[in-house]
Amino acid sequence: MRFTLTSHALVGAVAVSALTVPRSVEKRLTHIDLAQFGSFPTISPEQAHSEAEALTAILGDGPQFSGHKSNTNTNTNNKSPVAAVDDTTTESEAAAAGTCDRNNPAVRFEWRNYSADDKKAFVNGIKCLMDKDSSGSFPGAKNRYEDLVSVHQQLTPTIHQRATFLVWHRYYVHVFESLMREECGFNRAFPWWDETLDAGKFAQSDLFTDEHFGPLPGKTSDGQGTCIDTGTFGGLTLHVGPGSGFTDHCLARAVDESLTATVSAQFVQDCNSRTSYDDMRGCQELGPHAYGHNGVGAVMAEVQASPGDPVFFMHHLFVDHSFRIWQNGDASRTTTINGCADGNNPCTAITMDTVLHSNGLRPNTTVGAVMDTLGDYLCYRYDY
Ligand SMILES: *[C@@H]1O[C@H](CO)[C@@H](O)[C@H](O)[C@H]1NC(C)=O
Ligand SMILES: *[C@@H]1O[C@H](CO)[C@@H](O)[C@H](O)[C@H]1NC(C)=O
Ligand SMILES: [Cu+2]
Repeated sequence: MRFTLTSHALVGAVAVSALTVPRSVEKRLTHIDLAQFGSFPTISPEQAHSEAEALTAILGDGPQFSGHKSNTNTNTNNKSPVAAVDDTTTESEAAAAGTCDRNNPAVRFEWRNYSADDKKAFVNGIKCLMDKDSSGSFPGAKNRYEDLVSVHQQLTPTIHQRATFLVWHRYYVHVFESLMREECGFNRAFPWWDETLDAGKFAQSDLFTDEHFGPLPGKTSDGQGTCIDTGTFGGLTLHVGPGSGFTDHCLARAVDESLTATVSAQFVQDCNSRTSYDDMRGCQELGPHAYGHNGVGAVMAEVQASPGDPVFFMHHLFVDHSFRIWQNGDASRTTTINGCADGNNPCTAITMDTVLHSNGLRPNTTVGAVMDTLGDYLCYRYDY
């Protein structure tokens, strides 16, 4: 008994000294083993193509609204000067009245159409969330941005590889947008990223520069990821993930341009040629969505905590754009949905009343509320 107590005390003393007296100055970790991140499951572009229904011809990809925009809004803060149109309403302004003016919704501008000033403000808005305290309600989160990451990690089993995927991630991007606007004062239009224009050359996009999301290095010769140590997010420590764990790790990337090359307009269109929501969803999820994640690599390639890389939201804005383009193909696609809402056998069918939630980070909503991006809950369109 006495011996046991003594040895416990000794173990305690050793543990404390290890924590308080660093053995030597820690060498900064610059590379990271990719095995811990895993990858998103995929289908091949050929599979998506050969099984696609021959409907691409009738699926337009033009703007999802018609009519003239009123040019009365003079809030220049929200204007993206690169863009030709005068779309100056923020999403919260547009939806504030409880009804969306379909002729004057907020516009999400493709990154190339987004001004240099807006790009900087957007990145700084994300940094602002990272510099704010966590609410303390989300496992593992050490700052406000990580509250979001933790929500995704915790809900992973219910929001992936089932019908909830596209609608939940649309809601999740909206939750992110609400935090940016309400807690970091971001008051401009939102961007999105047309990945198909950067397929095979993601690393050359100006998204991946020190000014914006930081560089996109390739795998090292021994197959490792690289910690991002320059730019706005340089030297970032992530506390949520990898996987379902909570292990401090760096923001790492490891681009594979052979994977990003498959994120083509053809692949997106092949998926969007499916007429059933859930078929389209499965194709997008395991197709362009998965290749974008795996292509950027490391943190982004890990299903549960991938929002730890802030470029996650640019990627999911792209995924949401593809979903909206599919919806433009038929009016019924904003009012009907099919597929499984859970993993039960037999599963519970998803309906317009299925609840979407964020573990309390933001109020719950329903599938029906997010189906139309020009409805009462959401009020935005994409610039093209
Ligand atoms: C945005 O860019 C795309 C392609 O680069 C172009 O087709 C589109 O018209 C632009 N939209 C606006 C609003 O400038
Ligand atoms: C939000 O939805 C979750 C899951 O359905 C539920 O447990 C929770 O009680 C809901 N919260 C509110 C405030 O309705
Ligand atoms: Cu996800």
